[in-house]
This record gives sequence, structure tokens and C-alpha cells, in this order.
Amino acid sequence: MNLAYLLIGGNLGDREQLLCKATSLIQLSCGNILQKSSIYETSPWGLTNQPGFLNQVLVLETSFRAEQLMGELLLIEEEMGRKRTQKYGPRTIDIDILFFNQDLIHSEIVVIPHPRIHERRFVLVPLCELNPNLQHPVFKQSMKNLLENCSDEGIVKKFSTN
Ligand code: PH2
Ligand code: MG
Ligand code: MG
Repeated sequence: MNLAYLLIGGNLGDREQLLCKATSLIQLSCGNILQKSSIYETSPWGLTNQPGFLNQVLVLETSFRAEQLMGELLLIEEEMGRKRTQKYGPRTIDIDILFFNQDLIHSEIVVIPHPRIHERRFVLVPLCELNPNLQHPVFKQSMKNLLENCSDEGIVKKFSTN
């Protein structure tokens, strides 16, 4: 069995419902979701002139290899109406693999660990909620450490309905 950390997020449509839908589709087709972080409202990173995002981290136990998992996740994105237009631009759903065990993977379809984890508070805050001691297999530092040293000033706050 493999352990994958996923980041899900989006900033178009009914954002909360889309995260929920993505979570069920991942559970149906990719394995067993062991942990979910809170949902966070996050300011857009990279391209700031767009609506705010909701983001969440999931921990998935899966028998798929990393490339197979990425293939399944891309199908889910497609099924949920993801259109790829602008880099860092608005989207209904994005599903990224952050970590896959402690593996280092550079293939055509996926790079793991995700190359920008350490630059993004919207990734590090939910990761720290779930596992502050998790080690980054490249930087050999914990998530807690990476967050303390992260210069991103993006807003990341817990999202609550009503
Ligand atoms: N994803 C991006 C670009 N910018 N900003 C936030 N807050 N959350 C995201 O998930 C996000 C982003 C590209 O994948
Ligand atoms: Mg992404
Ligand atoms: Mg993506």
C-alpha cells in the first residue's frame, strides 16, 4: 500500500460542494481516504486577480502507483468540468499529489514531491494541521519548519459555512 498526500482546491462555482464531490470520487476510484484537513479559504497565489480559493489536504491510502494515481485524478478533474486555460488561473477543481510515500518521482505526467509546497501557505497550513512532523523528502525538514520559514504572505483561514 502507498500513502499519498493530496491537495484539492478550486475557486469557481459552488466551491465547497465541488471539494466534497472530488473527495467522494477519489474515495470511489483511488483508494481509502484516511484523513482530511479542515477546509481553508485562501487568497489566490501566483495570479492574484481572481476569486478566492477553498483548499483542503487529504491523506489517501492507495494501491495505485503514482503515475496511475495521477491518471485517475486527471480523469476526475475532467469529469468535474476542469478546463485548462491560464497557468495558475481560475478553476472548478484542481487535484495535486503533494507526496507519495517518501518517493522522489520525475515523470512526464507528475513530479513528486510537488515542487512548490514550501512556497505556499495554502498547502503548508493544512499539512501542518494533519501532520506537522511530516518530513519533506527533498529538504529534509518538517512541515512545521517549512511553514515557519515560508515567506508567502497569503491569507489562509478556516472556512465555515454560515
Ligand atoms: N492553485 C494554483 C494557483 N494559485 N492559489 C490558492 N490559494 N489555492 C490554489 O489551490 C491555487 C492557487 C495552481 O494550481
Ligand atoms: Mg495546483
Ligand atoms: Mg494540478
